[in-house]
Amino acid sequence: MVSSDPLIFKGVPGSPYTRKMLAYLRFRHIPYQLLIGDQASHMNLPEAKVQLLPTFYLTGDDGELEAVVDSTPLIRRFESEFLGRAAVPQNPVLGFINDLLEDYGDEWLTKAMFHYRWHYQDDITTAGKILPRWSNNGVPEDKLSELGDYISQRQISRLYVVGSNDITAPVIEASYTRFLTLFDTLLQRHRFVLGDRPCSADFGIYAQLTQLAKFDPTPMRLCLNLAPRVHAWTDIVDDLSGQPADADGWLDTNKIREHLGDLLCEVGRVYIPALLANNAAIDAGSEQMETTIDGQRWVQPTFPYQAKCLQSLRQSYFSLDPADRESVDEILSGTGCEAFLSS
Ligand SMILES: N[C@@H](CCC(=O)N[C@@H](CS)C(=O)NCC(=O)O)C(=O)O
Repeated sequence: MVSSDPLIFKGVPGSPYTRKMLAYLRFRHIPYQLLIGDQASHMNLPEAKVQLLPTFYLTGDDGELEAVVDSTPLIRRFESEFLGRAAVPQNPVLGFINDLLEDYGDEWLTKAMFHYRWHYQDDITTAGKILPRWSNNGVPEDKLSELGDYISQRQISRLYVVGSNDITAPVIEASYTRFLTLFDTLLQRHRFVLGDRPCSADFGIYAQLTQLAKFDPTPMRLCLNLAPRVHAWTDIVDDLSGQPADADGWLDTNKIREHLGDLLCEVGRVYIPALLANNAAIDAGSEQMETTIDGQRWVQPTFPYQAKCLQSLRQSYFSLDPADRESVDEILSGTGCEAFLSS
C-alpha cells in the first residue's frame, strides 16, 4: 500500500510542470517521493482521468488513493494542507497578480517551450535523444533511438495544438525574447516576481525556463546571449529549500506597478488576447480560433482548458473586495491585462 506521506508523484525532468512542482515542494519543505518516468508503471497506482505529468497520488475523501493532475490547483491545495513558507501570498492584490502571472508562465511561455523544442532541427535532435532516456534510461540503445523517433514524430505532429505554426512562429519568438530582456531587468530589482521571496508564479515561469533557458539549444542560446541572469536564476529556483521565507519579503502593493509593469504589459500584449480569442471561439462553437496577436495573424485550434483559466481568473478578480479590486484595476490599467474582463 502506498502512503500519502511523503507526497508521491510521477514525472520526468523534461516536463516543465513536473519541475514546477518539484521546486515548489522543495521550497515549501514538503517531503515527496518522485517516481521518474516508467518507475510508476510497476506500482499498481490509479490512473488519472486526463493523463498528464506530473500526476500526484493523494488520499481522497474516501481514504482511497486517487490520481490528481494540474499544478495550479494542486499548489492551492498544498498551501492549505501544509503550513509555513507560503508560496501563494495572503494579500489579495498580490494573490491576484500571482494567479495571473502563474497562468502566463503555464499557458503562454509553454508555447515557446514546445515551439522551440519541436520546430528547429537542432532542438528536435537533442530532445529526441534525451527525452526517452529521462523516462527509460536503462533500456538498450536501439530501443531508445526507436523511442526517440516515436516521441519526436508525435510531438512535432502536435505543434499545432499549442498554436505553433509558420504563421505564429514570429509572434512566439518575439515574445520569448522580449520576456527574457524584461525578466532580466526585473531580477535586478528583486530576486523574485513578487519581491524577495518566491511565489507560485515564480515556479510557473521557472518551470518553462528549465527547458527554454537550460535544455533546448536554440532558446538556451538566446537566453545566454540576451539574459544570462535568467539562466542563472533558473538554477537558483531549482532548490530554494535553504532560503528564508521572510514575512517582509513580499512586495508592497504600491510597488507592484513599478516592479511588474513591463511584465504585465507583455502579458497584456500576447496572453490576454489569446485567452479572449480562445474563449470567444469556444462560445461561438468553433473548433478553431483565428485572431490577431501582437499585430500578426494567429490561428490555432481552440483549447477548452484555457477557457477555464480565464474563468478562474475572473472568479479570482470578483472574489476581491471593492478596495482590492480597485487596486488591481489601477495596477492593470494600460497594460492590456485589464481586457481580461471583456468578452
Ligand atoms: N495544466 C497542467 C499541464 C500538465 C501538462 O501539460 N503536462 C504535459 C507534460 S509537461 C503532459 O503530460 N502532456 C501530455 C503528453 O505529453 O502526453 C499542469 O499544470 O500540471
